[in-house]
Amino acid sequence: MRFVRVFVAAVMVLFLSKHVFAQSADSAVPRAMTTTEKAAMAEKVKAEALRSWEAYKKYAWGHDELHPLSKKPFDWYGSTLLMTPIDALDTLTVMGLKPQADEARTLIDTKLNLDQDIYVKDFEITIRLLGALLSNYELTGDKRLLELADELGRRMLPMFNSPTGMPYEYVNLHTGAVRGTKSNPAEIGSLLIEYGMLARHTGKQEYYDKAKRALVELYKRRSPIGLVGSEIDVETGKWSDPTAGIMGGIDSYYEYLLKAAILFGDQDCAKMWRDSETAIDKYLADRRPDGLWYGYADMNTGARTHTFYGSLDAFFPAVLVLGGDARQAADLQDSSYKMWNLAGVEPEQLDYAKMQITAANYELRPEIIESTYYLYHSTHDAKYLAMGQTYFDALHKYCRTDEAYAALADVRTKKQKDSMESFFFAETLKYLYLLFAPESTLPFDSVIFNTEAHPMQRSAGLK
Ligand code: DMJ
Repeated sequence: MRFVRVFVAAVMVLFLSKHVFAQSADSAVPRAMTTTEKAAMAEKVKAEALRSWEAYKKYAWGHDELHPLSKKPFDWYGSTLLMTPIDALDTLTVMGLKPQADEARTLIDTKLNLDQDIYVKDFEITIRLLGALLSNYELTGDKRLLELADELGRRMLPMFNSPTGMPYEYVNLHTGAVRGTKSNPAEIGSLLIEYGMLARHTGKQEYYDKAKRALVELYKRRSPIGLVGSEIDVETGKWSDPTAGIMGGIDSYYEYLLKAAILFGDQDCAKMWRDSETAIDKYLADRRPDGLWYGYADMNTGARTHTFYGSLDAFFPAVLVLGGDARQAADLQDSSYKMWNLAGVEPEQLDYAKMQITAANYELRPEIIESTYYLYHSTHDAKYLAMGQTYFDALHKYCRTDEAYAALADVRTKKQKDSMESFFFAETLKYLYLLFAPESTLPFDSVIFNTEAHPMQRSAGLK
């Protein structure tokens, strides 16, 4: 009898410990954070931003980026376009780091040289530099920032001079020469927020029209089942890679259809988004016993080609929230969170059917945090704050260096690599901060963030 009692007790202990363990490992603990705890978290994020900014200043001031392990400056094109100061400026402002924001703005106002004989990638320069110049103009009223944005826009415009109107991948800022006929939906279709805002602030409609035409020309080339592929020739308009998905290279094309519809009240964009959303849901969403994922498919047949999902795909819950589908967003976010917890930091790519990491690097990417911020805003569910705490703790534990932060070469070994991209300041730290900061810091419904997290004021604009 005694043996039976001991046996039953042992089974119960085992059951309970397994149950408790499963809860804490599989899901964020949904304990409400107090206002004081939230404020303390926001302060912690701000302190880390300040520390990394000081490291940038110490070792790379005036250059595009800091390489955080070698402590050397790095310029993307051999000469500087002030990538980090420009991308970081609105984050410094939002965090209330005024002296740092002022010195960054003075540097930009006086030192940014756009008249350089270099071929730049339209997409990156548009989302990081043009987006940031416009957003900071709105935040500060500094007219020099708008002048620079207009100059940059003018130098970039030749990129649209292809037979289809879809932009070449690179444009020379000095000569206006273009190169790179093979491009992808993200690079072609993620320009309208920035050029639309530039049109709004300068009154030059041409900016809006060219970026919109590129988006429409791309959409027109969708397959009969409504999907786009991964690579297209901007001169012939022919697809050279029919792989569809929401992954990097396609991602922000979808994001901009929805956001341009909201920001500019553009009904064409609204329709293109609705059509695309239907196709995405039908062919890319993958509802499995372990949860909701989004994989790759052939754009023509809709047949599943890969069960890949990764750190870039984790932007999609944010888009779903903005599109009004918070339920689906929450399900996908749970999967992203599983991906994060597999190795304690998310990998660049995962085969979700096997739960195997297929690309093990982590580039300090923001998307999973961005989606957490959107979901917290729309639900106020404490589990999203707990998720944010998990990301912060992991970043602090594995990516923090003696003076800044570094990407990881391998999330399994946590080996660091010598990279701290400017989006770490523009997006990762900003979204993490906004998740914990009071809503009044940057009222969510008053802005649309571009894909580099630069907030654009919502108000009646051009159509
Ligand atoms: C950023 O430059 C942007 O968020 C872009 O849309 C995707 N890649 C990086 C961040 O991961």
